[in-house]
Amino acid sequence: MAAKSVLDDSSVLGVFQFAQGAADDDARLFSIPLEFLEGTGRVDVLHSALPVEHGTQDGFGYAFNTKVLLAKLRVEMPAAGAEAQAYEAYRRIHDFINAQGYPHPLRLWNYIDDINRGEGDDEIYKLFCVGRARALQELENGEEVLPAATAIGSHDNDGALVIHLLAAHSPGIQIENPRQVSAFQYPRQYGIRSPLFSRARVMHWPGNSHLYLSGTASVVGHETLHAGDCRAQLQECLRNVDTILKTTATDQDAGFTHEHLRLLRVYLRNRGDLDTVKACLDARLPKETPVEYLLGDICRQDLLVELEGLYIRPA
Ligand code: 3EB
Repeated sequence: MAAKSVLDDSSVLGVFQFAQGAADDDARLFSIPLEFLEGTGRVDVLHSALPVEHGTQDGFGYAFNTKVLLAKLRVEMPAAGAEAQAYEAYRRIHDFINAQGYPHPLRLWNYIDDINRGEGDDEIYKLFCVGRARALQELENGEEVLPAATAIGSHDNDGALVIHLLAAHSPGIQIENPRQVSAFQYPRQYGIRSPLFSRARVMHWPGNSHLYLSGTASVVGHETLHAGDCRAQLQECLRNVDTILKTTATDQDAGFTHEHLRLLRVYLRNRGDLDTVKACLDARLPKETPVEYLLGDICRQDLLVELEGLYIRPA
């Protein structure tokens, strides 16, 4: 499907396509710089029940209705300048969403070229985390109220950092995973500054509720489990997802379950793991669940697979 023809529909807030270096000339076109391996849709369309406006400003492309703002930013991020560029990108994002009146980021996607390049604290992902943390510490509650997020590595994307984000007037509810040390509390061995994201966020909209599930990997406590074994890592990811979903249930809220899953994205470091992962997920998920398999590097070198999801529950 040509992503562009979808943009003729004025109810479209955003169209996500998997393409590197594509002309993102429409503010509502969000190109994800990863190879699409297999799955339900090569294009994801986000529709709005409310009138949509869109524009470009300060280097951002954006679309919004009265409730939510969807925005994109692309900056060059040479390895030597990764920390400074991440700092600058996050500072700009917060300036922008504040100015637009949607100061609370709910969900962020970070596509980081050559994410695992560099050794030790000089690895691009770790430098990115330092820059992000420096920007967020300048904000009130910037290190405590954290969006759901994904950080995935692209290749041959001219050293760029591409960020897509969803922001709103209120922050929603933060979810952490009791099986995992919160990322913002990871110990020193994973970098000078901890990754600042939450495991998920819940947002109650007028007609429905959303759960934005962060990139979820085979991390238990703070450690990677099953290095080298993609199938076992996937099982561990699924246990983490199950636990996060259970954590969304409270006295006031029945919470989210697998039946509410509306989009699952699966990131694979190695294309050779596709058949194994697909077979496991086909056996686990209802047939009609939209699933996309993407080729992308996970932020820790020993992680082979990561899952993220959007869950929607009627009010
Ligand atoms: C992890 O659990 C896996 O740095 O924004 C997942 C989602 C991961 C988001 C981020 C990192 C990020 O630590 C890595």
